[in-house]
Formats: sequence, structure tokens, C-alpha cells
Amino acid sequence: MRALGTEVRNRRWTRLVLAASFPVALTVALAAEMPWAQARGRVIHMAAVEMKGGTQKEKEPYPEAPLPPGAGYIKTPPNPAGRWEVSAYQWSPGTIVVQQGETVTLEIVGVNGDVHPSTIPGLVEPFTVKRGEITRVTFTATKAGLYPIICTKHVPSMQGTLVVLPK
Ligand SMILES: [Cu+2]
Repeated sequence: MRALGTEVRNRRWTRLVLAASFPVALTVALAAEMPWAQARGRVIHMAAVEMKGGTQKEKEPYPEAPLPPGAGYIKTPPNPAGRWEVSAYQWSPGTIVVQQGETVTLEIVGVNGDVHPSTIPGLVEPFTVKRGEITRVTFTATKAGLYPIICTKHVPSMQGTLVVLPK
């Protein structure tokens, strides 16, 4: 009786495992059926963002020294109410790590700034990220190393790093 009980429990357990793994198996099977799903490889989500901060000049004096030139930094002197602001355009995340030989797709959404003309020299053709839109950049990094992810408009701050780890 005891052995039978165990068998029934095992069968129930097997059924449960099969039921739970079915959606996973289905997803894998569907992904294999769709060439684009394979071609995209691992999807890495990124955003073009503008970090912003500000304060009152009475609390913190406005720093008169200019920031490095380029549209990446914006510093606004105190307004009539005494508030000043500073912002920096960046990629989020700023560092992307992939394996040598791995196919990945950067899926980039534009959040701040209207357009970001961009490039990853030596890896992909130039591309543009627009606010409210998704830009997908697919590549296979065959050579290990560090590659800059550059927005040519918001220099010098909007430069990330793509790390291709050696196999
Ligand atoms: Cu930009």
C-alpha cells in the first residue's frame, strides 16, 4: 500500500511538472519557429535619458565655471526666482556586457531629447534614436574588447561602453 501511494504521488508530481513546463516548451518551440526571434539574439533594453538636477542660488551658489563644450551638458543660470539647473544626457545603462560571438539586440527607447544620432564604431552602422520610439540594433561581436557607444549630438557625456568579453 505504501509503495502504491508513493507511485501515485510520483505520477501526480510528474503531471504537475509536465503541466508547468508546457508553456516554457511552447515558448521555446515558437521562438525556434520564428527566424526573427533567433536573429535578434539576446535583447538588451536601453534608454536615452537626461539626468537633471537643480537648486536655489541662496542654498548653493551657481557655479560659473563652464562645463565641457557639447550639447551633452546643459547648465541654466539662476532664473528670476533664483533657481538654477544642470543636466547631462546619458545612455541608461551606460555599460553593456556581451560575450564574444554572442548575437544581441540593443532595444533603445528615446525618453529625453528629440533625436540621438549614434554610432558604435567598428561594430554597427550609424543609427538614430528618437524620443517615444524604439530603435533596435542587432549585431554579433566577433572581436573582444571595449567599444564606445556614442551619441554624436550629446557630446561628451552621452558615451557608453560596450564590453565584449573574450571567449
Ligand atoms: Cu543624444
